Amino acid sequence: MTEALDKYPSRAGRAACLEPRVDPVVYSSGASQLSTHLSPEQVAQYERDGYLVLHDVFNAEEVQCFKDELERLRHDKNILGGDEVITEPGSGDIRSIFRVHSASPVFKRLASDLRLAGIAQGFLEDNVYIHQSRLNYKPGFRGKEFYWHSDFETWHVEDGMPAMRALSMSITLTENTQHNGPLMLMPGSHKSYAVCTGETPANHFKTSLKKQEYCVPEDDQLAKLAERGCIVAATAEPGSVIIFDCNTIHGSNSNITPDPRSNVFFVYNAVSNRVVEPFCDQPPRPEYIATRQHIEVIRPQRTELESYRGELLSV
Ligand code: 6CS
Ligand code: FE
Repeated sequence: MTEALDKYPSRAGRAACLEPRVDPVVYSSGASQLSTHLSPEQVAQYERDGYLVLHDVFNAEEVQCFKDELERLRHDKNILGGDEVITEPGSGDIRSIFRVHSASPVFKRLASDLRLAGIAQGFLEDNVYIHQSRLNYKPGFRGKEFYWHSDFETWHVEDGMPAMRALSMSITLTENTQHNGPLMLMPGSHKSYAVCTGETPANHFKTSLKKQEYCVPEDDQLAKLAERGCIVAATAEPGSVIIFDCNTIHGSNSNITPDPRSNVFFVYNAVSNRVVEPFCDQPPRPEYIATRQHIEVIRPQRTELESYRGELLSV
């Protein structure tokens, strides 16, 4: 099998540096379906900044369904103890549950909700599938930070994602305030590729999902990117959607308030950008972190509260 072209080499003895992005941010042509979801100003803002916050996308009753499911999963004996469940460093508190688009009928349906998948198809101008999904609980008092990183650098090197034709959507399930560890982003950072030094450790995901210490941008790379575009905190009420490009540098602080900052994340990847072999000398990461075997093309559908309630009753 021919080696896939490595458009974004990183690690493997390379020096830390910033290189230009060679892929578009917004793939859509003028005729795309984006216009049914977003204004031209919002599309331009996403292209410029690498993220967009949409408020009041889901109503209080829908958010309540998602929160009920979040609680149910936290106590689901079929899931607890499995590899998909990541606990917080230093405590047994749940940090994340991966592959919820597969394990939960409610979140499976949410992933194909037209209000999300329709926008993903528009920005990526392709059919899409879920590369990765996760619930990040970020519990009160013990929810630890996610250090600054580019998701794409990891997904490219460790999962074999060829190009920057993917995006994340974080749906807020609780208040995301200035104080409880909101997602922080560096606007414009998506247009540079932060090459990381070092080698990919064996089984890196066993530690990186808990606390990512290796293969993260260095101080001077981060300082340069922050200086170019500042740092913003994506504060939002429950039911909002934070959309960010796969290469936008982001992170979040620890939560030392009593209030959890719980979000559900879906990573939409273009079907034409499906993962190949990793661009490092480690074996592919497991299916629950990076979809490889079970690629299911999403059919976006208009979904109402009753459908979510029905899924909740079915579990
Ligand atoms: O390695 C990954 O895929 C995960 N790591 C982080 C810190 N963000 C993206 C993703 O959840
Ligand atoms: Fe991330």
